[in-house]
Amino acid sequence: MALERTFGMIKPDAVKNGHLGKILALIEENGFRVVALKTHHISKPQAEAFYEVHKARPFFGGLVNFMTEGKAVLLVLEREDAIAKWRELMGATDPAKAAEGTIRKKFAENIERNSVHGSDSKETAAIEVPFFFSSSELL
Ligand code: 3AN
Repeated sequence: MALERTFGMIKPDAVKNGHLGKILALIEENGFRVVALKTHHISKPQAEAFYEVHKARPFFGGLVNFMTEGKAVLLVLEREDAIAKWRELMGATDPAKAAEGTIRKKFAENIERNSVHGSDSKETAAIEVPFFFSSSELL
C-alpha cells in the first residue's frame, strides 16, 4: 500500500490539559511520520468554515466556541493507510464508546471536547490539509 497523508488536529481541550506530548508520542509509536506541525488559535470564521458540514446540527455553536477557546496543534501525518489508521488511533467520536488504547478513550472529556480530529476520507484530507497548510510547509 502506498504512503498516504492525512490532516490531524490536537484540539484545545487536549492542549490545555497537558496531553500534547503523550499524544505526539502515540502518533510516533504508531508509525506516523509528522510531515508538518504547528500551534494555531483557530478563528471563529475558520472554525465555521472547517465544520461547515455540521452547520445545521444543534451542537454547531458549542463546537465553534470550543474549537476557538485556545490553541490547537495542527498536523499532517504520513504512513501507509494514514487516513484509516489515524481514525483508528483516535477512537470513536464519543469517548464513552471509544476502544481501549485509543486517544479519545485516554484523554477526551466528552463527545464535543474529544481531543483530536482526523480527516474521514481521501476527499476530506485533500480539503483539510490545504485549509491550514501551504504547499511550502509540506515538503
Ligand atoms: P469525528 O470528529 O469523529 O469525525 P464528526 O465529524 O461527526 O466526528 O463530528 C465533528 C466534531 O463535532 C466532533 N469531533 C465533536 O467535537 C463534535 N460533535 C460531534 N457529535 C457531537 C454531539 N453529538 N454533541 C456535541 N459535539 C459533537
